[in-house]
Amino acid sequence: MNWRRHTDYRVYLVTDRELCLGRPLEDIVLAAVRGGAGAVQLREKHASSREFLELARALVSRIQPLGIPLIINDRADIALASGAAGLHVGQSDLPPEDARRLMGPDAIIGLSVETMEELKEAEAYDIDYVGLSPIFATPTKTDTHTPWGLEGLRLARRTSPLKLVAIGGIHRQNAAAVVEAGAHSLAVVSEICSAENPEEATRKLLAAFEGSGRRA
Ligand code: TZP
Ligand code: MG
Repeated sequence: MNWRRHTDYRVYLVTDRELCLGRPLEDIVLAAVRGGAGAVQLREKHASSREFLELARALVSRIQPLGIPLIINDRADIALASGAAGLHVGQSDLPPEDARRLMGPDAIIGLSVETMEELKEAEAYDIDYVGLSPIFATPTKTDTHTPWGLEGLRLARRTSPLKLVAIGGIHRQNAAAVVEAGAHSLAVVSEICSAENPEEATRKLLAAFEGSGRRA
């Protein structure tokens, strides 16, 4: 599977077990995949390395055979040991060049960018997408920079050749506006993880791409 070429980023689930309302993470991930999520990022801020690896392995075995890549947040060691398709790094994590060197030429590498300078710098790297973080302020992650807003997203789309993954405060109500403003991808945590029906929530997000003048 050539993940770098074939991944559908339109709806990109980023996980948070604490927001799954007591339900097993695996159930939420599989529901999202049934609903049309094309990429999943495992983001674990409190797990031990061993627990993180076990979770990653379990998800790799469930979703990658279905053609959906698992992308590990921050930890190249967990990504490599689990056989995950990719790694997502932030500005204070492993530099993208090192992430690429460790993960190899075929892995998906994503990078979070919070400013126009970081977005410009990202053009120099061999990465698959940038995560514009955050689009809107969100209770899910509060240690964030000034939100890009729809205006910032429009500017990013006009000036950058990179694939733009929008993250932060995206819900079914604003999803179409985020796509119209130029996002290639809607990345969400709570809209899917905390949804009463995660499969339906995913479908609703995917619908934001229908009828949009933009194509992801
Ligand atoms: N990075 C920037 S905002 C964010 C992350 C991981 C959290 C997004 O969560 P939600 O619930 O989709 O607003
Ligand atoms: Mg990070």
